[in-house]
Amino acid sequence: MTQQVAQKSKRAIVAAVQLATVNDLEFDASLAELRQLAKTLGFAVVGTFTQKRAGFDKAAYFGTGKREELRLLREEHAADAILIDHEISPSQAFNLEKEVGCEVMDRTMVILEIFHRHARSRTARAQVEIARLGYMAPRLREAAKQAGPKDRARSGTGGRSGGESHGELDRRKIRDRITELQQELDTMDLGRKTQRARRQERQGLARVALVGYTNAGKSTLMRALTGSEALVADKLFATLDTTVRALHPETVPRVLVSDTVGFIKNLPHGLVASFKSTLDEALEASLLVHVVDASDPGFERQLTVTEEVLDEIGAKGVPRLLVFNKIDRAGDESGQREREAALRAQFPGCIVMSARREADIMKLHEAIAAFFQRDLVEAELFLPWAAQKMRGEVFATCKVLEERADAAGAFLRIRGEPEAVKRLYEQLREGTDDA
Ligand SMILES: Nc1nc2c(ncn2[C@@H]2O[C@H](COP(=O)(O)OP(=O)(O)OP(=O)(O)O)[C@@H](O)[C@H]2O)c(=O)[nH]1
Ligand SMILES: [Mg+2]
Repeated sequence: MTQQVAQKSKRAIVAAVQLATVNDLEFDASLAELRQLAKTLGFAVVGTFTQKRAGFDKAAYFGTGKREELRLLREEHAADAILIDHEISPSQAFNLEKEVGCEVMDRTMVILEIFHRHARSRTARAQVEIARLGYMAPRLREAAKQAGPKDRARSGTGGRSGGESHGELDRRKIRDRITELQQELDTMDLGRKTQRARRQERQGLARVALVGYTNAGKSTLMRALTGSEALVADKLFATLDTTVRALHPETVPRVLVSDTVGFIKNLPHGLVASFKSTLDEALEASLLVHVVDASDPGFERQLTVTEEVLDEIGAKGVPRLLVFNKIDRAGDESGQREREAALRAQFPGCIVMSARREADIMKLHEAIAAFFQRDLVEAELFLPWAAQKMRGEVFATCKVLEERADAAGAFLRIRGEPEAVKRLYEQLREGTDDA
């Protein structure tokens, strides 16, 4: 799908320093991702600017000559913003803005901005705002320091503060606002008690969470697996809140699927913390379906990033099913076959698929169902005619493999979770005791 660019969309140049430790493939993939992030924010990307450097100094991200080159490039393209593919320090950003004469946003700022625009629920909005304010505070400090006593105003990255005292005022406002938001979140947390009760209802239920890098196809698979209307978009971070739906067609046991927020390289730290609650859903799952975009040349990096963040939020021990999606986009037919074979060899037990193919969706559906059925037990149940009212429950909680009837009642051969089968036996015993 082509991204719609509004008529007076802002023009941006993406720019980065390539350190000696970063190879070309990685570097290019990261820049391509920044371009995608820029588009998601509505920028038209008009240029790319790079420099190989051993490192950056405290004050300047690019070397001296390069900064002048960048200034000229910006003029040539009439760019409104320079987007830097690193998190840079407030003073680096400030100095660069002064030299190139336009707004400078770093990767963190770009991601925070996208999260800010896409957050829907009150919780998500409050959490994103806390992260943004945390990011802004040192930058305002820098702006105030740079402006000095002369009270020079600064344009650009959120810094509108004037002199020292003004800056202090802003900083106090930020602290107060963060406290306020935190209190708001705490109150909402009380509201979550009801949610928790609902969760308890779900406890013991089979839960699977779709996790993975942004744009890998999680929401598409969510829709296909559950017949729901999850938001699917060729944008980064289309999904910011967790949704939960039952696997469809329904299975025994019933499996609940949740869609989650996407991961990204250098996820701003404030966001890792604040989105932990969103990802908590993922931690409650007994199975994580890790979706990877197989058509992306940098998929291994995406895979590593996701695994790292999952470890970071404490999901290390949760079983994984690795799913390589979008195989239909991995070249021509023979290219796709080659990629598939290579993936299978490298990641035994993985699923290689396309969300566009019905048969592949069924394959994934089966694999998920099979995971939850591996602990199921088979049992024989005799339901006397007097206990027929239990039939509904038997069918709801177990899979009935066979049914025979005689004069006294019905024999059912069933398969279900040990707990469910035990419960049925108990009810049956109680029923007979009553009689
Ligand atoms: N060709 C192809 N495109 C796919 C496939 N799966 C998903 N897509 C497309 O990829 C884009 C992203 O899909 P989403 O399902 O929104 O991705 P996501 O992982 O939920 O992304 P975030 O919510 O941003 O983390 C959409 O344009 C989908 O139509 C696939 O198997 N093949
Ligand atoms: Mg999504």
